[in-house]
Amino acid sequence: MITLLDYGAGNVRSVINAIEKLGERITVVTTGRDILDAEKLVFPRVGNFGSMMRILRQKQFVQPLLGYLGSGRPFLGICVGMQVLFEGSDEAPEEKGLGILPGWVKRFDVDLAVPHIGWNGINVKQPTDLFYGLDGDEKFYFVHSYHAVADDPASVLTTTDYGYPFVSAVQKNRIQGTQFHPEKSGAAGLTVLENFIRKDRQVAIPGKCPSPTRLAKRIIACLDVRANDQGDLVVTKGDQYDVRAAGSVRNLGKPVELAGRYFEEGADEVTFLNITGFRDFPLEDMPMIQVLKETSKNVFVPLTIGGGIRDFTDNNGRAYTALQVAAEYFRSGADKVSIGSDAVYIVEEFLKSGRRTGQSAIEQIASVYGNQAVVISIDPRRIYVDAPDQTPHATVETAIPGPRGQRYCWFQCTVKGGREGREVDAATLAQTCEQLGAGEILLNCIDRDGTNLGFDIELINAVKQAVTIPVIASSGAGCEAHFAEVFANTDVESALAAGIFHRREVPISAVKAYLKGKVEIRL
Ligand code: 1PR
Repeated sequence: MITLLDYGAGNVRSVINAIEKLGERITVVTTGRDILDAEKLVFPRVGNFGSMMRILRQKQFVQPLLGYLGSGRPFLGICVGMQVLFEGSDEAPEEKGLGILPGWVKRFDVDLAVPHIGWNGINVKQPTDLFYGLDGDEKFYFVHSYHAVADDPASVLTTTDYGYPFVSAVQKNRIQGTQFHPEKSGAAGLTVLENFIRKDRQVAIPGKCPSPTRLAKRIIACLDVRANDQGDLVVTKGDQYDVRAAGSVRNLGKPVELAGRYFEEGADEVTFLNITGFRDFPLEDMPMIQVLKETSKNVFVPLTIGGGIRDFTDNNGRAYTALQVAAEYFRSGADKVSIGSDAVYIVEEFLKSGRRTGQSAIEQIASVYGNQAVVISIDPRRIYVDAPDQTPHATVETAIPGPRGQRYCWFQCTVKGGREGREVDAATLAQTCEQLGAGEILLNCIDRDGTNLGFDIELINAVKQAVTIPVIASSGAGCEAHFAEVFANTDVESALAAGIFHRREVPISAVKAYLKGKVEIRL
């Protein structure tokens, strides 16, 4: 029996699903006594170090936790659940950590995108049972802006490189912790969890220890989901956002089945976009929540969900905040939520007033779930002009002239699934959302969507250069070479496709086979 320490805020559904998948029973802590009575305790936690410590104190869990950790029984901390073992964190210097391990948690100080998001390797420093059965060159899923700096080298189980080596797992007697998420790390991650659960594993150092480790470029499968005319929830796909063919919504498959297939084929992440979310309120659209719950039972890579994340008042006058909508998605198995239309309205307000309110969906969700949980989905289209002085927006000189031979364009943000253009350009939107606390940009492109012509490199460079957070290139992938092209010509951390995967024109494994040796990927 595994005891899970959860207090409501984070996404623990995937940890529960992974442990249950391994055939183990699980019970969730409700009182301090449950912690003290546990046989094996798992503490998964994403988000803010300070809010975690405050809740642990309010619930009077700190003393029981210290008691448990002193008892010599097995403990596995995941992400911030590992960081809590240290003395404190720069994220909330006023809050003391548990101080089981000497050291402090610091923010990444690197010339690279922060948060560190994606699949990276580990370099195992000491014998352990946690990696039993692994070769040592597997990659695991990380998502964090802070990392532990251990004062005692004996507590360092693994290091990982991101600009410099940082502590990616710790071990002290039967206390273990990973900065990465085993529950989101595919087969390798499930092996780690199984090793923790079984505890009859041989103690060893895996044969391969890559040094330095390398962050992989991510290949993401995207599923645009909506109800078709018969009322069934289907994966659909647009051509430049038009999802109808001969008057009917295209039906490319069932969401849960397709997501499962992409996991098996090696997708590094799966994204669901509820594309009619701007008009249908997702908490009334329970099938989407159900899709997420079902998917997360069998898909052990990160899941992002977008569509309809905004404040809403239903027909009975009951008001919901975007944070409540997001919370429901996190509880159902999402790791990140993506905000589309609402991000444009938030940025418009911010640019008008020049003031942060703390009330926007971006700020609220980021403050509770962490920046890494907030993705901004941008739906831009090109607006051509003859010369930069014809528009107040920042233009680029383009190698793809407009219909009348125009050599300049700006990238206009749209809302409501591309139906309405707004007076904000994509780079400004991305930059402002980063300031407000977004952790990643999902950069679509209406001009390229469904065309198979390749990614819009000019758009991607314009946005990537405006931000320091990771950017996902999206729209237009038609063959394996387009992925190599986007990674060679831009600095994006990941690339997303939909149509070619749904229609089985190019399997994910073929994309990875093509990229092998050209860019770092997870195989
Ligand atoms: O505005 O917060 O409710 O979010 C709605 C979400 O739904 C947004 O993320 C928006 O991008 C998405 N969306 C709305 N309408 C459509 C549509 O297609 N009619 N889908 C839509 C956007 C774009 C991509 C697509 C890539 C790759 N889909 O995600 O998957 O372009 O396609 P490809 O590889 O086939 O070229 P809100």
